[in-house]
Amino acid sequence: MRQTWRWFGPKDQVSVGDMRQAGVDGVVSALHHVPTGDIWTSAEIIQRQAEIARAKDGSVSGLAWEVAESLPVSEDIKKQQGDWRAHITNYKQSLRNLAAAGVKIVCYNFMPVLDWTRTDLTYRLPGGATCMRFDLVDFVAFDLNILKRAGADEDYSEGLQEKAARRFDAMDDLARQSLARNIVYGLPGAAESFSLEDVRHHLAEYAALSEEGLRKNLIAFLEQVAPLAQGLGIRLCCHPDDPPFPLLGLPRIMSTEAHYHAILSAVDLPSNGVTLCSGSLGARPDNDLPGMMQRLGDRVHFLHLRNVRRQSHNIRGSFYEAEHLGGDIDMVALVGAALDEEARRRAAGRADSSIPFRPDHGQDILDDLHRKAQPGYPVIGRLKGLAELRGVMTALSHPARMPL
Ligand code: DNO
Repeated sequence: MRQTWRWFGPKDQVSVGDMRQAGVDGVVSALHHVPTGDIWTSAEIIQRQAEIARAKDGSVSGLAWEVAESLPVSEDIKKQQGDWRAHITNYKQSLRNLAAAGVKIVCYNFMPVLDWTRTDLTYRLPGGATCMRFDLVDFVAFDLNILKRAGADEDYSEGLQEKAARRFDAMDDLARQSLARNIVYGLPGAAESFSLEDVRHHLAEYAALSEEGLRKNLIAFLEQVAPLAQGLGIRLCCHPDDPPFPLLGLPRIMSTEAHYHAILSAVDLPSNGVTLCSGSLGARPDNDLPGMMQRLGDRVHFLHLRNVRRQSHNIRGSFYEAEHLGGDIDMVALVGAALDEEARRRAAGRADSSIPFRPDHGQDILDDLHRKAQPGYPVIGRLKGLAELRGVMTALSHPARMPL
């Protein structure tokens, strides 16, 4: 398994030298400054490659940009409105430019309006670490009382609405503002950051789009880009919805194994693949991550390894981001399934037999607590996660290992 690290570019608190010290094999990055829908030009791509290739002291880093995460898909493409055709043309050009530069794994998502969503970015755990959390009651309080979305009450049971009303009443103004900020102002990697007005506007635009309609639009997008990617040797990989259930009445179509099967079979090319994000998918109790790795493994081009502790038995419920080997996902079994997939690929002579993964997110620990990195991306917490995952990989691939 290829060890990679997400790097937000020169503005990242983590330097290229730090990544080298972390001992990773490669880098995951994106041109976050390019507006969604525009072309990633060759010049910009080459510049990012150059930034990764050398440490601050000018020495060769030995690292390369291996995964683009994300090449964002515009809201127009998701809705098939406005400039969507031009955006697809631009997307294709970006793929050609990435391929020409040798960046051959491209992650994207198809979540309408909001990328990943949390209600609390600094949830304190008993030991003193902090992590990110999604609290359903807080989220409902936001939806009903802050966003005041029309028809929101139809989405929640009376019991949940009452809890949310009590929660909202107990919050002071500061708490209400920070809840809204956490939800809508955009987390790292999200293409846009929104005001409440923007969110209302976007929601209205999606009002007529059903789950089926959104799926049709994803398939139409893939019918355009996946054959091109196939020819270019690019592996596209769709990141799941995070959290993996509908929010704010918006359709979500990449939340379960069945969702993935539908999309993979609709455009049945190896270039149409999966980013298996264990933390996103694992927030639902009915997603069996090691099983999904076995069954979708053939098309898994990128892995995000992260764990969650679910705080409810419902499909739609609260959770927090646990330590990489803690939480409700059987990480050892998942890594085992990924190693088995790699062995199958090696036996079949596939060139992509080493699957890139990154330690996804991390809890804030030690000095992280003062460094105020991008939410979810503290350096020490991620290093700890990487070290633990490395231990699992090393142990499971050791020749002396007894069969599990
Ligand atoms: C969060 C990330 C997401 C992810 C995009 C991929 O940490 O996993 O922002 O990068 O959804 O398109």
